[in-house]
Amino acid sequence: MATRHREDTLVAPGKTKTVPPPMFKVLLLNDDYTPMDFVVHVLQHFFNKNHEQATQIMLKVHTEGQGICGLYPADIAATKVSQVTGFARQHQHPLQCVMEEN
Ligand code: TYC
Repeated sequence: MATRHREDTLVAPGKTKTVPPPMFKVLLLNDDYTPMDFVVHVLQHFFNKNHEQATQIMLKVHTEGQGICGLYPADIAATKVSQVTGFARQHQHPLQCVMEEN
C-alpha cells in the first residue's frame, strides 16, 4: 500500500513568498503633567529601551510633541498602547500612547 508523506509535496525553490505584515509605529504624546521619570520608566519597561535611549525619546516627546517608541505588527502595537495607557491611568497620569500605520 502506498503511503504519501507531506514531504513528497514539492514547492519550486525560490517561489515561496512571505508577505511581511503591515507595521505600526507606537508613539508617545506630550502633555504638561506626566512626570519625566515616569515616561522614562514606561520606555524602559514596555519598549525595552535602556536608560539613555529612554531619556532621549522622552526629551524628544517633551520638546517636539511626540516620539516613536517602536515599530510592531498591529496586534503587538495595540497591546503596547493598551498596556501603557492602563499603566498611566493606574498612576493617575494623562500620558497618551497611540499607534499609526507606518
Ligand atoms: N512634558 C512633561 C513634563 O514636563 C514630560 C513628558 C514627556 C510628558 C513625554 C509626556 O510623553 C511625554 N513633565
